[in-house]
Amino acid sequence: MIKGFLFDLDGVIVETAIFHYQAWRKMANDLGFDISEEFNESLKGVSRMDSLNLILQHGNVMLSEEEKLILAAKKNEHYLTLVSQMTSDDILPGVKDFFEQIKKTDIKIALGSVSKNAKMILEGVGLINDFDAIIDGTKISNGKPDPEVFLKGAEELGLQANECLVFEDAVAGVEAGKRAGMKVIGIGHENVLTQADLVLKSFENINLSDLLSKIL
Ligand code: G16
Ligand code: MG
Repeated sequence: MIKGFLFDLDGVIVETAIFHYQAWRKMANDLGFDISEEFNESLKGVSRMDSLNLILQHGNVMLSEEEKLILAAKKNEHYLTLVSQMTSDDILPGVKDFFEQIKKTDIKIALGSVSKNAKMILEGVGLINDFDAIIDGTKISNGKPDPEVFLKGAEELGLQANECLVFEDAVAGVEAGKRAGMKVIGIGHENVLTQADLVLKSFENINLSDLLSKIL
């Protein structure tokens, strides 16, 4: 029986991927190369330093660890100026209504994000009090596709892995949920999120009891 929902943040609750892309792209451009939107797909759900390493590899740029830390901090500063303007209007369509349906049940809600900025973003869009547990990049040592973020989420909710359902938009995140031994609902495209148990285009017009009957 499903007793807890674990939500990814970026691409599931709010669309911050575009801001990550803008900030990483500016950094790449300053280094003399470009990154495409398609390449950006491979960065979704991947931690800040892992993303930076993938981008530098993509542009054939070799840097010292110290230089990398400086670039990552600069990218984050730029990213924060972009996300600091977010409000409740930036919550993805259908999410608020879906949360209201969950609140009428005993199902608990946790966040499972590798972002170190997750709490700030949830506060900004006014959702922070809706979560029973928040696991973010400050609480984990391994980014997705490692299952740590979701296993910690289950633990903080006091639940077993098989009592949790994960909502994820990234290939790495779906893999993390499956490796945690959980059912995973992909938010996005079926041909991309092939490992998910079920894929929804978004939360728009999603009925909670219908969804649970499909996933059991
Ligand atoms: C998110 C994004 C990733 C980002 C990562 C780290 O993960 O999808 O693109 O690199 O967080 O974010 P930050 O630099 O803010 O710590 P998730 O798990 O919320 O999808
Ligand atoms: Mg995501």
